[in-house]
Amino acid sequence: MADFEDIVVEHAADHVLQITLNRPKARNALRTNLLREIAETLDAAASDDALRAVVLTGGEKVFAAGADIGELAALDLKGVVEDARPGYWQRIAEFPKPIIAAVNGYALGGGCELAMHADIIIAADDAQFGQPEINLGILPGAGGTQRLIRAVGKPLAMKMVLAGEWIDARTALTSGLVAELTPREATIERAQALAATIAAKPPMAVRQAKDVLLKAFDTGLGAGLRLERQAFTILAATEDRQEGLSAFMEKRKPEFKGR
Ligand code: DAK
Repeated sequence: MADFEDIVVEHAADHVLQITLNRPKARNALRTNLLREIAETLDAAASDDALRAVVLTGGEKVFAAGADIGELAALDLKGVVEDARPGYWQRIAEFPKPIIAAVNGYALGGGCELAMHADIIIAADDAQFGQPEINLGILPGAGGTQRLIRAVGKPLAMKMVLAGEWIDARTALTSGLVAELTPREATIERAQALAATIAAKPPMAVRQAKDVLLKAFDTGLGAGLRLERQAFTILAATEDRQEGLSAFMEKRKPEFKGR
């Protein structure tokens, strides 16, 4: 596995890759190099058939305190326009396999936005989420205005983005930002177990399902239903569909091969 400066990459379970943000002294602030390392790791994972799900975590203390404020401060208008980071964010957003985020501690600004790039967020029961960019004279820049409002709805998203107020883990759960809460010491383990569960499912069906579910944010109901139908038809040609149906009828465990 390649060596990285700002992340640790390891295998967490069968077919599961784990990416751990590793700038603890800067509260895992997302400097450009860190984003580049995540994007490159995901690009490689996307084309590796042996990898079927990713756990993304900041470790046991903090998920991420947002963009690196020192880097932001050094950018003038030209720097903002030519910034490489939107390209890295885009690559993270386009990763086609499931990402499970394990959030301990703070997920603020770009940290909250990174968690929202995951498909499922598991959070510690004392985690905190926020979009405090307004305090810096900016606004969320990695999709936060769009993904947060879709996740938690208008009133809470407005409060978080306009007032910069953080929400606690319970609010994140009840508002729909987070799928599940665990005690802090169990968060990563639970995300790994969930990733392993998903990694044991037929990968083509998982991929189609993720793709179509996310399209719900971009399309109306009619177009979305057509995409679902299309995905359903594509899967009809897979060996894994045959295997899944046969295994059920034969009362045995299916063996999915990703074909
Ligand atoms: N950037 C750089 N350094 C940070 C940092 C950050 N976001 N957050 C913390 N640090 C550094 C601190 O400066 C400190 O460094 P030293 O003084 O030790 O050298 C060290 O981490 C420890 O910080 P604290 O002493 O403050 O630690 P505490 O545990 O007391 O507090 C905290 C932790 C996370 C509550 C606090 O550090 C904090 O409030 N941090 C800032 C949170 C924040 O405002 N986040 C939003 C950043 S703006 C874009 C995409 C995305 C974005 C923008 C554009 N494009 C693609 C265009 C996103 C913007 C943001 O996220």
